[in-house]
Amino acid sequence: MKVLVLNGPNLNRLGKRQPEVYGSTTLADVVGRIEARAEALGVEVECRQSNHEGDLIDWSHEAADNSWAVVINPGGFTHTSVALRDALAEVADGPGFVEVHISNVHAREEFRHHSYLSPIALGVIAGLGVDGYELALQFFARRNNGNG
Ligand code: DHK
Repeated sequence: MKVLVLNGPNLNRLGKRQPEVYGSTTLADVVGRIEARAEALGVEVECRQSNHEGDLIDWSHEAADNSWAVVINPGGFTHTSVALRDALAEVADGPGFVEVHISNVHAREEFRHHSYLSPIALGVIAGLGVDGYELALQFFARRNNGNG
Protein backbone atom coordinates (compact mmCIF):
# COMPACT_ATOMS: atom_id res chain seq x y z
CA MET A 1 0.00 0.00 0.00
CA LYS A 2 1.06 3.60 -0.52
CA VAL A 3 0.51 6.51 1.86
CA LEU A 4 0.92 10.09 0.70
CA VAL A 5 1.92 12.38 3.57
CA LEU A 6 0.96 15.99 2.88
CA ASN A 7 2.00 19.05 4.83
CA GLY A 8 0.30 22.35 4.16
CA PRO A 9 1.22 26.00 4.57
CA ASN A 10 3.99 27.12 6.89
CA LEU A 11 4.99 23.57 7.82
CA ASN A 12 8.21 24.09 5.84
CA ARG A 13 9.02 26.47 8.74
CA LEU A 14 9.02 23.69 11.35
CA GLY A 15 11.91 24.15 13.76
CA LYS A 16 11.97 27.91 13.24
CA ARG A 17 8.32 28.92 13.63
CA GLN A 18 6.92 29.12 17.17
CA PRO A 19 9.05 26.25 18.53
CA GLU A 20 7.13 26.50 21.82
CA VAL A 21 4.03 25.39 19.87
CA TYR A 22 5.41 23.25 17.03
CA GLY A 23 8.69 21.98 18.53
CA SER A 24 12.25 22.28 17.29
CA THR A 25 12.21 19.41 14.78
CA THR A 26 12.59 20.52 11.16
CA LEU A 27 10.41 19.25 8.33
CA ALA A 28 13.43 17.42 6.90
CA ASP A 29 13.81 15.60 10.24
CA VAL A 30 10.11 14.77 10.27
CA VAL A 31 10.29 13.40 6.73
CA GLY A 32 13.32 11.30 7.70
CA ARG A 33 11.44 9.83 10.66
CA ILE A 34 8.36 9.11 8.55
CA GLU A 35 10.43 7.37 5.88
CA ALA A 36 12.26 5.23 8.45
CA ARG A 37 8.99 4.25 10.12
CA ALA A 38 7.37 3.46 6.77
CA GLU A 39 10.24 1.16 5.87
CA ALA A 40 9.93 -0.65 9.21
CA LEU A 41 6.19 -1.01 8.67
CA GLY A 42 6.58 -2.18 5.07
CA VAL A 43 4.55 0.73 3.76
CA GLU A 44 5.41 2.80 0.69
CA VAL A 45 5.40 6.47 1.59
CA GLU A 46 5.86 9.78 -0.18
CA CYS A 47 6.04 13.13 1.63
CA ARG A 48 5.18 16.47 0.03
CA GLN A 49 4.76 20.00 1.38
CA SER A 50 3.25 23.09 -0.17
CA ASN A 51 2.17 26.53 0.93
CA HIS A 52 -0.40 26.58 -1.89
CA GLU A 53 -3.95 25.30 -1.57
CA GLY A 54 -4.11 24.24 -5.23
CA ASP A 55 -1.11 21.92 -4.81
CA LEU A 56 -2.78 20.15 -1.89
CA ILE A 57 -5.98 19.83 -3.94
CA ASP A 58 -4.11 18.47 -6.99
CA TRP A 59 -2.22 15.97 -4.79
CA SER A 60 -5.47 14.85 -3.18
CA HIS A 61 -6.87 14.16 -6.66
CA GLU A 62 -3.71 12.22 -7.49
CA ALA A 63 -4.15 10.15 -4.32
CA ALA A 64 -7.81 9.49 -5.18
CA ASP A 65 -6.92 8.43 -8.75
CA ASN A 66 -4.22 6.05 -7.50
CA SER A 67 -6.07 4.75 -4.42
CA TRP A 68 -3.40 6.03 -2.07
CA ALA A 69 -4.19 6.65 1.59
CA VAL A 70 -3.39 10.17 2.79
CA VAL A 71 -1.98 11.57 6.02
CA ILE A 72 -2.43 15.33 5.97
CA ASN A 73 -1.53 18.23 8.16
CA PRO A 74 -3.46 20.91 6.30
CA GLY A 75 -2.04 23.74 8.45
CA GLY A 76 -4.28 26.81 8.38
CA PHE A 77 -6.38 25.38 5.51
CA THR A 78 -7.89 23.06 8.13
CA HIS A 79 -9.99 25.95 9.33
CA THR A 80 -10.77 27.65 6.02
CA SER A 81 -10.85 25.38 3.01
CA VAL A 82 -14.07 23.96 1.62
CA ALA A 83 -12.16 23.29 -1.62
CA LEU A 84 -9.61 21.04 0.10
CA ARG A 85 -12.42 19.20 1.87
CA ASP A 86 -14.14 18.62 -1.48
CA ALA A 87 -10.91 17.18 -2.91
CA LEU A 88 -10.31 14.97 0.13
CA ALA A 89 -13.88 13.71 -0.03
CA GLU A 90 -12.75 11.62 -3.01
CA VAL A 91 -9.93 10.16 -0.92
CA ALA A 92 -12.47 9.49 1.84
CA ASP A 93 -14.47 7.43 -0.68
CA GLY A 94 -11.36 5.28 -1.20
CA PRO A 95 -8.61 4.37 1.29
CA GLY A 96 -9.32 7.46 3.39
CA PHE A 97 -7.23 10.03 5.17
CA VAL A 98 -6.05 10.89 8.67
CA GLU A 99 -5.83 14.53 9.75
CA VAL A 100 -2.77 15.35 11.85
CA HIS A 101 -2.01 18.45 13.90
CA ILE A 102 1.23 18.82 15.77
CA SER A 103 -0.32 21.09 18.38
CA ASN A 104 -3.51 20.51 20.35
CA VAL A 105 -5.71 22.80 18.28
CA HIS A 106 -8.51 22.47 20.85
CA ALA A 107 -6.34 24.06 23.52
CA ARG A 108 -5.58 27.04 21.29
CA GLU A 109 -7.58 29.93 19.78
CA GLU A 110 -11.29 29.37 19.13
CA PHE A 111 -10.84 29.65 15.34
CA ARG A 112 -8.61 26.55 15.40
CA HIS A 113 -11.32 24.42 17.03
CA HIS A 114 -13.26 23.95 13.81
CA SER A 115 -11.99 21.78 10.99
CA TYR A 116 -13.68 21.46 7.60
CA LEU A 117 -11.88 18.14 7.15
CA SER A 118 -12.47 16.24 10.40
CA PRO A 119 -16.05 15.12 9.61
CA ILE A 120 -14.83 13.13 6.59
CA ALA A 121 -11.47 11.96 8.04
CA LEU A 122 -10.99 8.40 9.29
CA GLY A 123 -9.50 9.98 12.38
CA VAL A 124 -7.77 13.02 13.78
CA ILE A 125 -4.53 13.18 15.77
CA ALA A 126 -3.82 16.47 17.53
CA GLY A 127 -1.37 17.54 20.17
CA LEU A 128 1.04 14.61 20.07
CA GLY A 129 3.75 16.61 18.34
CA VAL A 130 5.42 15.26 15.22
CA ASP A 131 4.82 11.66 16.45
CA GLY A 132 1.31 12.11 15.08
CA TYR A 133 2.53 11.45 11.53
CA GLU A 134 4.11 8.11 12.47
CA LEU A 135 1.04 7.11 14.48
CA ALA A 136 -1.17 7.79 11.46
CA LEU A 137 1.15 5.73 9.28
CA GLN A 138 1.02 2.87 11.79
CA PHE A 139 -2.78 3.06 11.71
CA PHE A 140 -2.83 2.56 7.93
CA ALA A 141 -0.22 -0.24 8.08
CA ARG A 142 -2.22 -2.19 10.68
CA ARG A 143 -5.50 -1.54 8.89
CA ASN A 144 -4.02 -2.81 5.64
CA ASN A 145 -2.91 -6.00 7.39
CA GLY A 146 -6.40 -6.51 8.78
CA ASN A 147 -5.30 -5.72 12.34
CA GLY A 148 -6.56 -2.21 12.68
C1 DHK B 1 -0.56 23.77 12.01
C2 DHK B 1 -0.87 25.02 11.59
O1 DHK B 1 -0.08 25.66 10.74
C3 DHK B 1 -2.03 25.74 12.14
O2 DHK B 1 -2.59 26.63 11.20
C4 DHK B 1 -3.09 24.82 12.67
C5 DHK B 1 -1.46 22.98 12.86
C6 DHK B 1 -2.48 23.78 13.60
C7 DHK B 1 -0.67 22.01 13.73
O3 DHK B 1 -0.85 21.97 14.94
O4 DHK B 1 0.11 21.23 13.18
O5 DHK B 1 -4.08 25.56 13.34
